[in-house]
Amino acid sequence: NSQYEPLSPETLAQRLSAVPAIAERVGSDPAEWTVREVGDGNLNLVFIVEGSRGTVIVKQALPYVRLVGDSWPLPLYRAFFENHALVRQAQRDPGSVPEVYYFDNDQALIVMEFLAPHKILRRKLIDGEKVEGLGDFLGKFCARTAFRGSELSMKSADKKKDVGTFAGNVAIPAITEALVFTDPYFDAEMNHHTAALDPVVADLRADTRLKARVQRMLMKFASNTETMVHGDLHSGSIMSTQTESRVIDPEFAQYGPLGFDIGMLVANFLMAYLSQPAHRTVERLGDYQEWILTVIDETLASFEAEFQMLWKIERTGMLYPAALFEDQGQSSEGICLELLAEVRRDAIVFCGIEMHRRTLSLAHNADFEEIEDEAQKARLEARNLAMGAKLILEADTFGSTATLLGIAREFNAK
Ligand code: SR1
Ligand code: MG
Repeated sequence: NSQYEPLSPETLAQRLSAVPAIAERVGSDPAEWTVREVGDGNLNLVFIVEGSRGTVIVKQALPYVRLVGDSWPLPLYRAFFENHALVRQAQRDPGSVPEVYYFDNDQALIVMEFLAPHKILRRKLIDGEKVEGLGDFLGKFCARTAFRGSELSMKSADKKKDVGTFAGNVAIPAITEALVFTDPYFDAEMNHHTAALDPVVADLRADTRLKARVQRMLMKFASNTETMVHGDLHSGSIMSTQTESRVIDPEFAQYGPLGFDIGMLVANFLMAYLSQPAHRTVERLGDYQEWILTVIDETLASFEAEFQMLWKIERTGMLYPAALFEDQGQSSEGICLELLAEVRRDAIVFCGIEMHRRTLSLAHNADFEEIEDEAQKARLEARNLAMGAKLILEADTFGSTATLLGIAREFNAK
């Protein structure tokens, strides 16, 4: 049966009961399965299938953008890339992503591990819940996938072949190229923003230096195939319990710049931080906001420490061969630090851009969207926009995380 058809809770059991990978995990009698559609993301159908033996997640791509409807068609092939990305992430950072049990290319469908009692991290951040080891996990995930997906580690021929495979994914990067890098900076059709932000938005859109800086980063995003990036690493792409986390949803994976994922991630923590005054009582606000800043600190520290460790023991690719630098008497550690400083600069600019697009472009985030008081929402979003602009324009000055966190505190107090 190769004819694609979107599933429904009613048709899923009948259509998938013959798939051994599901029957093994859920139970062989589909009449006993309970199926719920729980997708609340922007693109796909997501089902929880529960049976006597266990539970799995079934994720199926729709031929259009769910958030917008069938006026915006989107190729089903994104499931192919998501499956490939999950396989590579599992190799590059074992245990960091859900296990894939089954993939059906024709049905654009992936059956994977059901994570319980995990919750979407964005929800936890809005609800004021802490997660142990979060920064350490995320920093390592970013460092391992960045390093091991690049020619610092991979054989050049393998990496180039993989870049070729992912180059087939055109429609999904095009979403990021438009929604993240371009639309926020002009009056694009699908944009929306809080009305009281009009003057701030006008200033931002009049800033040629800022827009040129963003376009330079778009060039890097579109043209630098340094490593395989997750491509959409925000707090909605992470699921956590109180002590454990996993990264999900890599359908935006592509080969891109080393600093892209870590920059997007930090942006989402900064937005969680800046939106907190709307979600916490005064008694808990300071403590929880400082915890979020600690997570940013730990994420960046663990990213850089892990990257340096891999540089020392896993530099098996064509880049920066040890022999080359030993001959010249140069310190290889110093060279790694120089590369990391460049990655951090890029990450800070990507971070500022992500902060902008989540308040100006099509896809906003719940951190701000759930704020009912319009005046408070506008005030907090204005801080977010101003901080984003500073990061884009002054990325060179954020070589130390303490400086970055200090600036976040300053904007939070404005
Ligand atoms: C039309 S898709 C909008 C957004 O949803 C995804 O999660 C990505 O962040 C994308 O930019
Ligand atoms: Mg997603």
